[in-house]
Amino acid sequence: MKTARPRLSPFVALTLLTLAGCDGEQSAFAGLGPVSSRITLLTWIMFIAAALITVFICLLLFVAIAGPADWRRKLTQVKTVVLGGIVFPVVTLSALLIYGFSILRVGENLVQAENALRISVVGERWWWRVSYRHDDGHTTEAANEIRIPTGRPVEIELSTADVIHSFWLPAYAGKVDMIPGRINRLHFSADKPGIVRGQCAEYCGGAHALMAFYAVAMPPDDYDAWLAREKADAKPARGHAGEQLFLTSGCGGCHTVRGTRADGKEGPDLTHVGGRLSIGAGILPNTPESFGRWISRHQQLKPENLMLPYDFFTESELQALSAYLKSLE
Ligand code: HEC
Ligand SMILES: [Cu+2]
Repeated sequence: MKTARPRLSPFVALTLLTLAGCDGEQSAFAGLGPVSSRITLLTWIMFIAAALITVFICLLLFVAIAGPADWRRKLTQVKTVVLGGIVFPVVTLSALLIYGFSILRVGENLVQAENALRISVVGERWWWRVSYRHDDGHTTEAANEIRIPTGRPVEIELSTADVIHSFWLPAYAGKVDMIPGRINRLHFSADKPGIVRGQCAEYCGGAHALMAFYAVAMPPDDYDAWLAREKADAKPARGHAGEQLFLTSGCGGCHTVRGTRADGKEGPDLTHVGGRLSIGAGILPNTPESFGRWISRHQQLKPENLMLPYDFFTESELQALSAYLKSLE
């Protein structure tokens, strides 16, 4: 006897695949902080309410077409139309609007606290310039990664150096646009340590999809230790061949490595680039091989990005440069 093989219909398979995308490091359903948990709750409330209302409307439609005559008559009464067509939508939508406003306030209430951490992020084509503000007013510049302590409110000051970008870190908060000539503020906090991914969410040109970043939430003590390391200059490389190449190939015209004479501002700060999780704004893992690939083929990896092409290095020069950059931890 033949047993029926369980088959996954294409529809079910597609649904499962789509849902799988809701889990994990870049998910608006992850709810890893108070702001995103409230947004997730609002999403469910709206989804379930909309589903119920849709079913109800379909039933009414059915009754209107094929129901008993006296039901149909009731449906056409002025009272029904006023209650169902005007009062009900006005009440429901107003309630949702007020609830939505209360959610917007969750983040703002968070940072009323004095101890909020302040970070500024500038959107660039196609990467993120990040600066951490210290208590003494000094700042430390970094790029393409955000580190935050758990349990502490964070205020991110968002601006842009060129076109409109949008800063979106779905595990913690909703997206906020980065608009020329304006500073927008985003507030959230992280409940527990972890690594999540963020993405530019407003089309900003060809490589927009390749403008991502990682956010790392760390226990407060680890965060303080990390920030102290980040603030420090790069370790002296003592004549490392890679450092020489870096300094003589013009890299320092666009990149800063604090503690060396490289002080360019055009591109990401590389003082501690070796310690980041990714390079190229979230597109390559941080390994020596990736540095080699980025330097020699970045125009293929991220077409039209603003770094000059460097396709003339020999294999050993690339290795030296990569080893040097990876050592900048
Ligand atoms: C004309 C300016 C310019 C020069 C010169 C330049 N870069 Fe860049 N570099 C950039 C820009 C802009 C980016 C960001 C590109 C992006 O992600 O869109 C970048 C990105 C990088 C990154 C990735 C940084 C990160 O945070 O992930 C590395 C590594 C890098 N450059 C290394 C070098 C090296 C090595 C040299 C010299 C051989 C060099 N760059 C020369 C502008 C420059
Ligand atoms: Cu973008």
